[in-house]
Amino acid sequence: MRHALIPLVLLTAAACDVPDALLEIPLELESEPYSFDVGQAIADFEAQACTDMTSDECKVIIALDETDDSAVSDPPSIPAVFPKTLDVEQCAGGVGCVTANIDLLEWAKDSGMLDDVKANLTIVAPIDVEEVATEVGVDIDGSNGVEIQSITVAWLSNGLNFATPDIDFYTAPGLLDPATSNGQALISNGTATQVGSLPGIDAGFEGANEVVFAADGETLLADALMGKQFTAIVALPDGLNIALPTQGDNYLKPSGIAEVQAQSVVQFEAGQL
Ligand SMILES: [Ca+2]
Repeated sequence: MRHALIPLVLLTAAACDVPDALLEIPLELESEPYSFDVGQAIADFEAQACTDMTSDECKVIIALDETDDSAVSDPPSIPAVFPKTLDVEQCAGGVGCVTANIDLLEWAKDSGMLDDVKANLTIVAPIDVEEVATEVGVDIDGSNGVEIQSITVAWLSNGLNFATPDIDFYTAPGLLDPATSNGQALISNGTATQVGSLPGIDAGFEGANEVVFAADGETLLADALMGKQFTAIVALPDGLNIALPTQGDNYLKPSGIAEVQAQSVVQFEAGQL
């Protein structure tokens, strides 16, 4: 069998002038680095719960604080290692107190402690494609399209003592201010669109966590890139949270600081500015 190479000629509709040749121009995009401080998020939760030392939440924290050394810190603080269940006195409506055996995983969910960890793990990361394109001289407005070569969240450092479940990856139009934007609200009110998810990682994982695209995710991200300015939002899925890490028969208090950065390598088919 004989093979013939057939040159493919793309004809443009423009007749008034000869368009410059389009080049494949790679761009390396990255967000600012963002830090999580889960220990601080839980310290804030403990301080908030114990603004009223007699609240049910603070009573559990105090009872937990006694489990390591029979002493209660000021303010009360959950020890680094604590049992899975605990007897705690609970008083309902002033009609007397009973001692109840508390399942501490359920308590961590119901008290809002894990929700505070989840909020801490949400990032809002504006990415200015136009700024990078201008530096490199890429004419996005005259571009034929963009090919996404990689999109990752890089864990630059990771001192977290827990694994994460899969984390959702969204984009929202424009450059949103991380300091004033609530990522979870942008997701629930539909401003952000899911393009994929990051596979769950083990405690201490460092390196590139590659986005796995949803069905139309690659197209949606390409649209966001062609829009020249967008914001990546990374958050645990609705209704899903981290699991408390364990050590033997005990739980570990979630803790640690991590630093992440959204990174992407893309290739525009475009002319030079
Ligand atoms: Ca203690």
